[in-house]
Amino acid sequence: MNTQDFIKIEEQYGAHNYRPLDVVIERAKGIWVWDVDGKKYMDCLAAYSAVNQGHCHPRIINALKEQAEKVTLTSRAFRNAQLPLLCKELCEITGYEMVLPMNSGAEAVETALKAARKWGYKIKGVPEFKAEIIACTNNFAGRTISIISFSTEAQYKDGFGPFTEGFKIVEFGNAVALKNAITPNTVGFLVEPIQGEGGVIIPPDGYLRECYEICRENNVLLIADEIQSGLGRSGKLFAYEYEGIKPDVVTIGKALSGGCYPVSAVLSSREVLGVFKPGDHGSTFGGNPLGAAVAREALKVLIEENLIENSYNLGNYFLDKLKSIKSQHIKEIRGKGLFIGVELKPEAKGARRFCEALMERGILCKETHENVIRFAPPLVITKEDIDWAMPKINEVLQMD
Ligand code: IF1
Repeated sequence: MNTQDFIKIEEQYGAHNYRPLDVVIERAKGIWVWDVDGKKYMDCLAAYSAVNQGHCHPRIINALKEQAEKVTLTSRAFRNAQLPLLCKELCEITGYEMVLPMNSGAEAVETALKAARKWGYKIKGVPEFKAEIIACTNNFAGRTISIISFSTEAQYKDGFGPFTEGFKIVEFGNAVALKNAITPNTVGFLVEPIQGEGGVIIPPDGYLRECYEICRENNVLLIADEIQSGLGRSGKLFAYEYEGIKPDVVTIGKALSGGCYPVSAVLSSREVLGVFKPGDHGSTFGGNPLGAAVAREALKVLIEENLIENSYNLGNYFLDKLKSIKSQHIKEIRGKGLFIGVELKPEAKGARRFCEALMERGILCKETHENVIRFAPPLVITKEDIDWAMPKINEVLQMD
């Protein structure tokens, strides 16, 4: 079967909740993927930063295979030999005291929201059912009904009401707006240090630090959603590090498993995660030994192969090369590490057609928020790889 055959089958039997590029990927390695017709592409999306370590990293695949031969799932009704080690290693790497393991990023965010509310009631003393959580314009934190309840993207909410109460929205990048929105019932402020889906939006220098101070002064938990910006994507282990702060709660996912298995987690203090008592919260697969073994190896690869440093250095290299392109279409080029967005002017008539043209030239990107082309390749990319891509990117940006 060829590309069109696969597309036809998927169109008939699969729900149409995405509009993917018409490339049917059959295998992948490092930054490269091959479609069913044998055509090779550079992956500049890395599965939305879930494949920071590169596709099918041999060490992570081996960890998956070895553990799969031992035990894959015990449920949390019993203990297993991988989870304690993942929790310990995550705390040692990140400097947090405790971990609550989940599977998807949305589940980690939901867990963080539940922790903030329960901390508000049990520790801060907020009256029951009065907890307020503040989120930002253009946030993206997942697709569950509570999470889309605070989305500012109409499409993500359309047809899915009624919505969960207890959320307020403030302008991303505006610390005064946060200060003015806080009440004695505010228990948490959820923020992505860099907004991915929002279009690789980097807040003004000092914004996160101001928010950190405001949260401290008002006994509000600063919750950093690093599910996309974290684990090396921004050129640091966590994007919040650029501001010299340490959030009260951090959510991670995606690259926590190197794209080999759904693994997410909430990192925080004993005070915050200590509010969960046995039976309060959980999930069938959360903390399973297969995901834990994979995540342990994915973290080791990230650190031992210096991928965070590579993201910083190659991100600067890529950004400089992109900024040297002269194109009538470019409004702004921004990024931190290998988390880069090329924003096009409205007259360019949307980023999708540029992504399609890049695909024709062997580069896979994803448009975000209509006018932004996101360049977020696996962190194993080299200067030679970027040099290979640049003439093609330049050519596409010369289109009428
Ligand atoms: C889709 C977006 C990216 C995330 C942040 C939590 C989650 C995500 C910062 C939830 C997930 C994914 C979801 C996927 C596409 C992709 C995405 F375009 F939707 F917004 F990356 F930008 N926090 N982002 O980015 O994690 O439950 O998906 O594991 O839903 O279309 P998840």
